[in-house]
Amino acid sequence: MPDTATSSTLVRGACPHDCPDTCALLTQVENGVAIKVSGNPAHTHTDGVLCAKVSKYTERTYHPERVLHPLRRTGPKGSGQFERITWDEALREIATRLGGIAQRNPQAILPYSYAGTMGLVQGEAMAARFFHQLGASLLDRTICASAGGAGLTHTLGGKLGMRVQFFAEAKLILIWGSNSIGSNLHFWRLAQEAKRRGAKLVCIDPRRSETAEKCHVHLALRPGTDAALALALMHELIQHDWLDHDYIERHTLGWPALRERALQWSPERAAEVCGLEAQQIRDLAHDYGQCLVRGEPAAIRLNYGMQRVHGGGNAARAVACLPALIGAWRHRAGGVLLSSSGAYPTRREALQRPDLLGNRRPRVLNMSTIGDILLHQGDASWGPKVEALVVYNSNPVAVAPESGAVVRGFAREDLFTVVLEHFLTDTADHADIVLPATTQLEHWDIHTAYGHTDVLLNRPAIAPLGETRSNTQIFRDLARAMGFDDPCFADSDETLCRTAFDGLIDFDVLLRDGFASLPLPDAPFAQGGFATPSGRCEFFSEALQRSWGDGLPDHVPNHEPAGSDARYPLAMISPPARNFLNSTFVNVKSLRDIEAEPVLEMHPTDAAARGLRDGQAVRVFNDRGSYHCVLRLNGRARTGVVNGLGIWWRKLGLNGTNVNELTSQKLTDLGGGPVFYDCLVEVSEVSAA
Ligand SMILES: Nc1nc2c(c(=O)[nH]1)N[C@H]1C(S)=C(S)[C@@H](COP(=O)(O)OP(=O)(O)OC[C@H]3O[C@@H](n4cnc5c(=O)[nH]c(N)nc54)[C@H](O)[C@@H]3O)O[C@H]1N2
Ligand SMILES: Nc1nc2c(c(=O)[nH]1)N[C@H]1C(S)=C(S)[C@@H](COP(=O)(O)OP(=O)(O)OC[C@H]3O[C@@H](n4cnc5c(=O)[nH]c(N)nc54)[C@H](O)[C@@H]3O)O[C@H]1N2
Ligand SMILES: [Mo]
Repeated sequence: MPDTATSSTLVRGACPHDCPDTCALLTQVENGVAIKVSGNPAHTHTDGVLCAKVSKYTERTYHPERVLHPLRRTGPKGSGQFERITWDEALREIATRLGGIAQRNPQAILPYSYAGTMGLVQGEAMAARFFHQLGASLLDRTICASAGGAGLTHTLGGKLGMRVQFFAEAKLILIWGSNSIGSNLHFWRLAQEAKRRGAKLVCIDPRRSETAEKCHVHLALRPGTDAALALALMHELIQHDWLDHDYIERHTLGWPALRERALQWSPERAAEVCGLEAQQIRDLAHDYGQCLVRGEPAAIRLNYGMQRVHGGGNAARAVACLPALIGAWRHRAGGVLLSSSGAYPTRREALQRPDLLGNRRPRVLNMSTIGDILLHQGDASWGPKVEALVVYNSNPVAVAPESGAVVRGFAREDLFTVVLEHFLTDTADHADIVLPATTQLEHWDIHTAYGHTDVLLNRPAIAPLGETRSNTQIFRDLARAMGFDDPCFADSDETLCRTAFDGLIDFDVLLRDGFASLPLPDAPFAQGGFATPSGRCEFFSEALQRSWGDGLPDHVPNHEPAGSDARYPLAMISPPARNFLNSTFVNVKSLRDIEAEPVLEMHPTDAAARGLRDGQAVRVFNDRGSYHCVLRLNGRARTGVVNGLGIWWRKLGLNGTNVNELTSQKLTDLGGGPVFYDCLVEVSEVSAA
């Protein structure tokens, strides 16, 4: 509604956060100030609704602690002591340091980034061009989704699956490793609609999450046992012949072998591994099988929570096999959805320009082991020691596993660290130079999603605050300071937005509406057509047989299985706290006030065995470290499993650590992912340290 006294506009944008929902935003701007951010009602998936976090977006953008000008370190690393410097000084100093290192060996320079913004432009466009031109080490961006992604790709052919809107028509929905109310709110609304139309909802999660308590059935299995459950479900489908033989025959590969494997997994055997009752498994198989018998659609919303364990890739693969067995893919409301990101025909190479590497082939370093990487002295086979690190869109000191090692690495006095940030995070505190970055309200970007299949355009709503610059502008400036003269370093943000889907999506529609849908079939695999090498749903994968030594999905036990170490009898998972987004928003007071303090949830029986009380400060520990938090006996934890909600800033915690003090740098079976939820601990009173 235009205001006559002031100038008031609504600017169309996109939520930049790492969340399946990627909402369309409307920012109300008055006299150049963003007053309020709301969901765009014209965008079907957003439907005018935002989560609590992003409703606070202006509080975050205008936060008094925003970094508004470049900073140079004056105290010890990690102290957070800085002096203000000019952009010229900052750029000159960075160009000199990086230039010097690059002359000896550019692979001693490492970029480190993840999904602080999911935008294709402020994410990996100009930054990727810069590091490609430099010939820096490449980063394998594994910290979230690579195990599940690999599992899905080896089974269905990519990060592909059901179209989210059709969940509303399903008759059975398995919400598997997902706290949808907390992390995928707009999907939850579709599940609610299905429930109103008579669907049964089943949640498979070790934690009695906000979502689990609202489903009809909750299977609180032990962390890292999902493949055993999936194989036992197959066992029951086979025993009762709840199988779509025609679909299996025509559209799958390796059924006789998978059948034989599944027949080894009786519900009793799986129940033992999963910590469930065999009858619970039989009942679930019955519900799933009955969908075939009645010709009703059965849908699975898989999320990344279940793949942060040693066997995460195999587990995602085992679950992804289920829909083909009952021919669920025949229905548009049947199948599985883990991620839809593979549906986008993004012009990634045009954005990121890997050709700028020429014939150089830099090494690839796995971001999930950043602690070990920074502590490596370098050798002939591994390559040079990392001498410079440039961090953007990420807070590794808080989010990467085994913080003890990560902090020791970041504390190296001989490491030159540049951090592009909005705030002085735990990571920025370790920087030599901090560069102030714009937020989503201040820059252009274009977005894909992993929980729906629309493209969204984000226009800047306000001018950059203080001396902040967008990531793209910073890398353009650094390119100039380094003397890179390829014309691609002059591309504007709007040009980059146009490049992302050039010739594929009408940019004028994006400019007009703020979003556009991909033209996709309703039911992706109704007639087969999987994107695998065989074109079938690959129960058996030739590629995995070669690389992993087993072409069939199997239960791969945790690196740290329950009961394997008497000193650490509790399995710990660390799923997100609802009002934080990874470590983002922890410094936004209104949201931190809701979460109140770092929490560990425990079952009353486990607490009684240790003489621990609700509300007490406890020490959670293992050989890797020790983390203080507040104990909650709130009915959400199962026996033998504790839930350490993530991801607090270390410096805002009780003893200067967070839950990643305890997690390990071991990796998943497939995809080289981290194993945050495969972690044994013990808990005691704080005073018992
Ligand atoms: N509010 C909020 N939303 C978020 C995030 C956030 O931090 N906060 N994170 C975002 C990100 S980065 C991502 S990747 C996505 C997905 O983010 P995820 O981290 O997958 O988020 P959740 O949906 O909470 O799923 C985790 C669920 O898996 C359960 N879980 C843990 N271990 C196991 C297991 O072994 N098996 C099974 N079956 N379940 C297990 C946890 O108890 C939890 O309820 O969500 C995004 N959305
Ligand atoms: N124990 C445990 N650890 C986990 C997880 C868990 O479940 N348990 N989850 C893991 C998962 S799924 C993920 S995805 C990772 C997430 O790890 P990260 O991607 O590092 O996520 P955040 O902690 O949200 O940090 C993002 C940072 O980017 C900054 N940022 C945002 N936008 C911009 C921008 O435009 N420019 C610049 N320069 N900076 C920007 C934000 O201020 C923020 O500090 O954490 C992982 N760590
Ligand atoms: Mo993630």
